Amino acid sequence: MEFVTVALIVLGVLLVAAAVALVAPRLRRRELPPTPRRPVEEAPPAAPEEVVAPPEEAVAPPEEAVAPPEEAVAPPVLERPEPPAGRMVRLRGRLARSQSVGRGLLRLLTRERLDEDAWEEIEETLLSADVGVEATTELVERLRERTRVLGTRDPGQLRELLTEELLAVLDPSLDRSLNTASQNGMPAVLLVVGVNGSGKTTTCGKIARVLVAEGRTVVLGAADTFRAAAVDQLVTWGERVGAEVVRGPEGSDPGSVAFDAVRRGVDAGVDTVLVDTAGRLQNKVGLMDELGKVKRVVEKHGPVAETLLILDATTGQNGMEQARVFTEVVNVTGVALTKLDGTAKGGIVIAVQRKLGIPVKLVGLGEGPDDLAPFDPRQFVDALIGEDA
Ligand SMILES: Nc1nc2c(ncn2[C@@H]2O[C@H](COP(=O)(O)OP(=O)(O)OP(=O)(O)O)[C@@H](O)[C@H]2O)c(=O)[nH]1
Ligand SMILES: [Mg+2]
Repeated sequence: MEFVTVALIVLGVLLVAAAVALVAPRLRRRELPPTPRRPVEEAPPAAPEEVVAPPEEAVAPPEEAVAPPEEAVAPPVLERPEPPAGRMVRLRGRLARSQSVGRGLLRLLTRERLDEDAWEEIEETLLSADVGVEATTELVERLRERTRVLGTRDPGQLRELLTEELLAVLDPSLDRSLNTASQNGMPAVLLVVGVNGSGKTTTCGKIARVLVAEGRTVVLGAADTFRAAAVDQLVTWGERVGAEVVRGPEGSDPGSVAFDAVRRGVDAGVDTVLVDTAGRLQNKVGLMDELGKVKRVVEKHGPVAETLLILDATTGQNGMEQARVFTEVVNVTGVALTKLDGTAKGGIVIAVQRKLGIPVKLVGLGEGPDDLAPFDPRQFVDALIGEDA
């Protein structure tokens, strides 16, 4: 009995010892984790150091993020505009209303009986197209004379006759080239003038677009400083076509902006500087004086290569009066006739040239960036009366 008791005690002690042996390592393992955890806990301090760095880098991206918008504007620069040559043919459909005049004339001329009524209608048609009294009288006389001499009622021959006479009155011998090439390291300076809304800024942009596409370098001068929107409009064109725009603060002196633009053009060695001016009413003497001043200031750098008067074709005879006033202030060397799309008053081309002796060099045939064409009298007449039937 005593033996059994001793045996049980020994067994109990062994069991307890065995249990302690089993549990102790587990307990030790439970105590251990804090140690290995340390590096883990120490890691975060390291991590924040790394986290601190990214914010520094994270500051950089916004700097880079500022650049992309400038670069993001660049792609449109790569647009390839339609070549200007032959644009008039491509855009002939835009002359729909002028075409009705040309075809109307041909219809009258090929009437079975070319009587006084017909001649009167021919005269009225020409006058309503703003050809002007002088040119209309001359044209009707020539047509009367030639139809009599020719003595024909053949539509083909009459078409030929009308084409020749319209062409003659448009004076194909005039030099219509636009002087945009630099000379002796001096950029060609183009002064763009005209009344409000005639299309100056748009035409500046369209010309710049053609020049840049031809591999020339262009600076645009935002000398219309009266309205911030005017400057923004030119800046938009500049970004679109890839031309630098020189601007001044709103309300700054237009002359000084024009001067700075040309100086920038000289320093940068560009080919052409286009100076966009404010729309001016011809009866505002002060404003016209200012335009004269802009020209004189620009001329301190050298002669202005071209002074382009922008005329809105839809203004008809009123446009003639505008043109006359501008020619008195600045030496207008060429006319860009805008908005010839959508008007039957294309006869203003003839009137401007005859009265002022200034060639129409460009015509605007829409609001799109490529809707500007070098004026080609032959293509114009062909578009007006059609090449056949
Ligand atoms: N249909 C048509 N619209 C044109 C043409 N040229 C210009 N325009 C439009 O005429 C409006 C006036 O053009 P702008 O270039 O702003 O005229 P602006 O002479 O600079 O005007 P101001 O700066 O106010 O003096 C714009 O809506 C042009 O899109 C053209 O040939 N055809
Ligand atoms: Mg403008």
